[in-house]
Amino acid sequence: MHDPATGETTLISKGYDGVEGDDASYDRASFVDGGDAVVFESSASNLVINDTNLTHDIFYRLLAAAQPDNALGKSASIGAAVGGDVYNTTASGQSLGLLSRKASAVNAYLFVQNDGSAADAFRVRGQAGNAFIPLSYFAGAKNVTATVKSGAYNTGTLAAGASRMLKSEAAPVRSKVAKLRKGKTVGLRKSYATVITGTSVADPTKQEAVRLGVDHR
Ligand SMILES: [Ca+2]
Ligand SMILES: [Ca+2]
Repeated sequence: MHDPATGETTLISKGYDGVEGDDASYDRASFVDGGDAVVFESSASNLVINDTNLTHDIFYRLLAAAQPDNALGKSASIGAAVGGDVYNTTASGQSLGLLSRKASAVNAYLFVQNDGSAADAFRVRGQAGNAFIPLSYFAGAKNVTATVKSGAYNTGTLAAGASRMLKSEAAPVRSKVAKLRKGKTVGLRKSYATVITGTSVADPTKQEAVRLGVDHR
């Protein structure tokens, strides 16, 4: 299938494990379901499980399936982040905790990955902390806290598999979370947490959520 909008040509007759069909597929393929799927005929026996009838079959392949994938890490490496390839809107199994001592600023890195099958963009929404522990979001050097807080932040178009990284900085307010006791600075126990969602622009019913928690002491 050739997409003139992206210039990409993709193989439709792929098996359930992603490998090429082991026999011929024919040129009578048709778009169906408003272009969301293709039906085609193939003699391949590895496109679905248990295709043992030794003859050609008609196959239906869904083309576009949107899927945001949020992940959070303590470093700018997506491989070290939690929540990758985990999909839910409760942030279950997708939680990262940061510890700040004596008003030190701490960072988390949010990755919004396109785990869908077509190019897509994603809106990102997260809270901006409280009076004790304000949270800021950065796209590169640009402070995007206001648009993330309103839910309007847009990653821009990401190819399937590509991701956008945002840095989230928690900077506890020294005058509120630390006090002098016998000449020494002592941190006060405060905590804050927010759920950060990613929503597919192509299919806004597809959402993903991670949880960022910050503890101060
Ligand atoms: Ca995820
Ligand atoms: Ca992923």
